[in-house]
Amino acid sequence: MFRRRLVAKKEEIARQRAWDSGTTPTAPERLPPGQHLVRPEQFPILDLGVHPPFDPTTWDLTLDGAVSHPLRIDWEQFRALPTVTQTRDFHCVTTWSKYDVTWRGVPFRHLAELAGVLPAAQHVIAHCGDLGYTTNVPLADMLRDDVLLAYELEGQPLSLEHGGPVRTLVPHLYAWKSAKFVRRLEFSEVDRPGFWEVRGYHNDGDPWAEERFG
Ligand SMILES: Nc1nc2c(c(=O)[nH]1)N[C@H]1C(S)=C(S)[C@@H](COP(=O)(O)O)O[C@H]1N2
Ligand SMILES: [Mo]
Repeated sequence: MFRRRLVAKKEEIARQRAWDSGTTPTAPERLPPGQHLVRPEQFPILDLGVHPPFDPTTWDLTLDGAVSHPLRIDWEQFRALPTVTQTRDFHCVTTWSKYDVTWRGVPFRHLAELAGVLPAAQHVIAHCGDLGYTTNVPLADMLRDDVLLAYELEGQPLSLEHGGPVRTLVPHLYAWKSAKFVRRLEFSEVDRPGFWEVRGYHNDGDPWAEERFG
């Protein structure tokens, strides 16, 4: 029941095209099929309505599972890791897209190297601070250059609304795969469909293939 209501709500949002700017993109090949651009000043917030408070003295990030060196990194240690800044388009399965979002964060690959990923690892399950939200992404996708543990958005600390203090950014997949309030990255030998994946969303979520529903 819960599941059907949630999916129905998202489908309703998609139908209403709540964030459709009516803009015809100048370069349509940049916009995945079935997507609409938000106005440049808009950045919709989509989550379960819970934004866990951030306390830098207790926050930590765990990397565990199929790794040789499980890690627990506190805020100070996390902030000392190398970062990159990059600008990417952001595509939500409810059909809104936003061009040119600038993020700064730690490349996921750097963290994976620190943890020593074992050959058996095939999937990464992100565990989040809000109501046990999880999402699953193949390890190969997570190891792409532009997958980040993002903590700045447009040059500002990532707000709680957008998943602060740290979220994953997996820009080549629908945005539900970019885990807000992330606290744990589990390297898994087996796939484990996450919050939306078990509620009807596609397991892979490639916007170019319109992998919306499973
Ligand atoms: N922890 C967590 N991450 C989440 C979600 C959520 O509910 N909880 N929602 C997902 C969905 S459906 C979308 S579209 C994006 C939205 O990110 P935004 O609110 O920064 O636009 O976050 C994704 N990551
Ligand atoms: Mo979404």
